[in-house]
Amino acid sequence: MPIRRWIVRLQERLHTKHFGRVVVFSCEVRSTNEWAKELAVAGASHGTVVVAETQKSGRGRLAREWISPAGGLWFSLILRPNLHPAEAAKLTFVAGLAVADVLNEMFGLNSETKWPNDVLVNKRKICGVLSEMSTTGDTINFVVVGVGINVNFEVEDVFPKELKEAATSLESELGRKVRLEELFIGLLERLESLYEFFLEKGFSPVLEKWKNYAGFLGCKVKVTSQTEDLNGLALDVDYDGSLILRLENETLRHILVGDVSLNVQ
Ligand code: BT5
Repeated sequence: MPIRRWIVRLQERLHTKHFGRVVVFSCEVRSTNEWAKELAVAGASHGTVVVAETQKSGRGRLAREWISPAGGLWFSLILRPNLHPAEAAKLTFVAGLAVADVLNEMFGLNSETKWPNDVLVNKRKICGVLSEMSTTGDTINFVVVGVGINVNFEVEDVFPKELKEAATSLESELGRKVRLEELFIGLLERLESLYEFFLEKGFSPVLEKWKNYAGFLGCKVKVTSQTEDLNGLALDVDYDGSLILRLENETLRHILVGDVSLNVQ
């Protein structure tokens, strides 16, 4: 179904205060995060959502490519939280938790969260989150939370060889297509309620819920950053969002959320 048809219906059915009250959409964009940042600079309101059918230059962290064919849910949410910038980095966990909750509740999946920004199903990546922020000193101007979920396409048909093993989609898992509109409504409603929960109660209870889905905890992992590779046991995630790793020489390392990747061994 063309995007404009389901977007109109989505707004009529959405039970949110802010999230998705303004929706900007297009058939094809370079990246919804890039577009959302432009709109945020131009004054777009808190809760504005930018969504596209396909992205020509979808991005992951460190400008990695995010493959975004038709049939996926590619969107970015503009937020204007009254938080310290260090707290806003935790919104990536809020988004990952919302996705895992909704995939499990709506489709009976066993999705997992993987530090810091992935959601997996059957150990394969189904969703990635990219949060970006604009600040002036200690004041946040806006945060853009970009979420990509592989939905109505078969991994086998669209992904390059190296991703076929590492990624999955709802269609590949369920053997059928799902209604993007239903998924998007469920997700925006859960995102808003978890965002409010985070603002009200702080990060600890959000992190506890996120950790309930964290299948990598207790596993041997390899953490790769631009400067080094570390092998160890993923012990825990701390309240600042950092990964606590027990290295092979038994020392503990706190790895800050940043441009690092984690591979479960
Ligand atoms: C991420 O980065 O996982 C964040 C992805 C965020 C995408 C959304 S879509 C809407 C919004 N607009 C954007 O331009 N971006 C956001 P990272 O952890 O760096 O993972 C990137 C890696 O995931 C790539 O290097 C590939 O290995 C893999 N990958 C690329 N496309 C994928 C896909 N569709 N599904 C699963 N894995 C993918």
